[in-house]
Amino acid sequence: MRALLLIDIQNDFLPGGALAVPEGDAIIPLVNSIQGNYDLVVATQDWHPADHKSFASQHSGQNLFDVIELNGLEQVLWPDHCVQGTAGAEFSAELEHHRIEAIFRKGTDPAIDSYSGFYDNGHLKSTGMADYLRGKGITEVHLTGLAADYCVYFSAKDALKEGFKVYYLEDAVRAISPEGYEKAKADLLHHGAQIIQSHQIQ
Ligand code: VGL
Ligand code: ZN
Repeated sequence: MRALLLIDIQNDFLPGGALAVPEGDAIIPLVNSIQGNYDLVVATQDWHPADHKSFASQHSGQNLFDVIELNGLEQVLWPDHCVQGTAGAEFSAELEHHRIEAIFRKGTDPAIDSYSGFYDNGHLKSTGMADYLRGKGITEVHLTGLAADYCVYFSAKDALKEGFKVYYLEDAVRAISPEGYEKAKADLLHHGAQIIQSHQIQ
């Protein structure tokens, strides 16, 4: 059984959003067109409190995209984004959502960021997604969404660690930075993920 994961396809990561991923909107028609090929469709949602420590606004004297140390972990300081209950945190209105069986929210603890849909960045707490997928008989996960070099990448890494067969759908992701994207793909390939195009899915 295989699942399609829709990672953070939220307004703040789309053009015009607070942390817009270049061409992020280009993936949506593709993501919609492939959902019917899967046994299960699951989404993740970045869902931060307004005082989240990943926001540059919470650190006086720091600039956007500075990298600091936060409780022993490297932390990029992002613009305020995906604040719980705001329009920016909503899924894109263009995204087909009637097939989504479960939504895993992440980044809710103000003290720690959570790029992966499975665990926070310190691997301290699980969202329950791995057990949920296993409970549904899923052995293979296909990843789509935003951003290819952050939340899709870290979700794919954790999916590999959890023992799933992992497919990263190259045409159904977009990255924040081209360098980060190349590094992410090389690392995933090295750890056993497959990188494919969505038309290769039957
Ligand atoms: C993401 C940065 C901060 C993502 C989320 O969804 O890739 N990136 N929060
Ligand atoms: Zn975030």
